[in-house]
Amino acid sequence: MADFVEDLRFRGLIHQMTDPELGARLNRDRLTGYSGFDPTADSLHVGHLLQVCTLRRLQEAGHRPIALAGGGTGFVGDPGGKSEERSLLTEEQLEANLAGIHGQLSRFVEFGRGGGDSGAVLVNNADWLKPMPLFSFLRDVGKHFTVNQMVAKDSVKSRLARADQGISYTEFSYMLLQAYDFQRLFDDFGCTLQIGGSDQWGNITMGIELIRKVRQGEAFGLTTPLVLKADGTKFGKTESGAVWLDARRTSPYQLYQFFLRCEDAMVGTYLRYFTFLPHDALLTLDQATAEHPERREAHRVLAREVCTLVHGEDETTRAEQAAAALFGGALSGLDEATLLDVFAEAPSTDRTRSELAGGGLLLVDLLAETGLVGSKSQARTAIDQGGAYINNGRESEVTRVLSVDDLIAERYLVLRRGKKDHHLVRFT
Ligand code: 545
Repeated sequence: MADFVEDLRFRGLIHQMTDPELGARLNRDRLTGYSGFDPTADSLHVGHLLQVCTLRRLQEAGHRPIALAGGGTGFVGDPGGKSEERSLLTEEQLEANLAGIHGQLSRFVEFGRGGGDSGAVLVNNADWLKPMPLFSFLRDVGKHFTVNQMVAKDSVKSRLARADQGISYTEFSYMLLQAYDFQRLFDDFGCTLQIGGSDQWGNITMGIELIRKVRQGEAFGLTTPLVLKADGTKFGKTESGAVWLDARRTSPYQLYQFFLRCEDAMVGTYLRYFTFLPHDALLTLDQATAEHPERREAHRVLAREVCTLVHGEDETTRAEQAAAALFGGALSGLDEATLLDVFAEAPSTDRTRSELAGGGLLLVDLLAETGLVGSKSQARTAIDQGGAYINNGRESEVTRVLSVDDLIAERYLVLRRGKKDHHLVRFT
């Protein structure tokens, strides 16, 4: 446990701490610390991964992590970071989202299972926020804060500054709910630490203050930096939207590729944030990136580690195999969804299946018609010179006829010209 804070520092995980004393406490005592996740969607995305990993680090260092699902707070909506009032989620949406997030959180930390003192706990703040009487809230929570200090918080200030937007009384109350959560976890679990992204600082400090006022207790807060790209913009968005941790929204292959393709300038940072590799391994990978960026060794390790953390070893191996398909690896084992993922960016053509019957479709014709080569005679030359491939297998026969036996997943053919010009042909 002794070097835990040093590890957090080395990894660049500490944005702010409420008290410098926290460092010593983390290295010396066994603490219980929590982080909250509002069910605003039915899945976490890579933007939330840092918090989940930090909870896991706490656990690995011998502390007890609590993952809080915000079934109650999600009902209200955190104004933090939002320039406009949120629309309220319906009870059904919330339930569905909660189920998704609950399942995901439970995969990143080890619950009970004889995990002894550091066995993780999963709680839902709907359990205490929903039944709370209004008068208890006003007398036991609201009374301890002034509106003056509440309007000074960034989350509120930014909205007050915009006369056209404003902030509802509902969202204004959000910080008090989060403050009360911290007090509840302090009471019920002896929880004295809350972690969150830097946007959570205001909410976290409210909880610490409440614990001090009503329990004369001491509690701490630690925020992590926002995860950014090299140009300072938000991390985790692609042209096709957020990168989710749910395999149904972002396939393991897509997650793998997202990290495999991250910027050279950031790979070291992400390795520190999202993997549990020891420091010497991280430094070695930094050096590999500096000396041989073209080998992308650090990127491959990052992609493998994150994909394994999120989806497990088997899916990661499959993602690696799929990635290898782009560089000539076997295609036969890929299922339809993965095949489509892998060649999502390759040009494609639709043809009819009947063309494959009776020896009607010549490879030279298809190569020319897909535009992989400029003409049939160029197609012949490509085949002669060993530069034409069917499903990554080199074809040397100029008279080659295509048949249903060539299809992958019963519908697809991947033609390739040279090293990396692919074309996906779909037979329907
Ligand atoms: C609620 C009750 C508590 C403590 C915390 C909360 C939630 C907190 C919040 N957090 C964010 C969040 O995003 C949605 C996730 C699920 C789809 O809004 N008020 O819930 C993010 N959080 C992780 C990081 C964050 C934060 O889950 O803290 O900074 C993102 O990096 O925005 O008692």
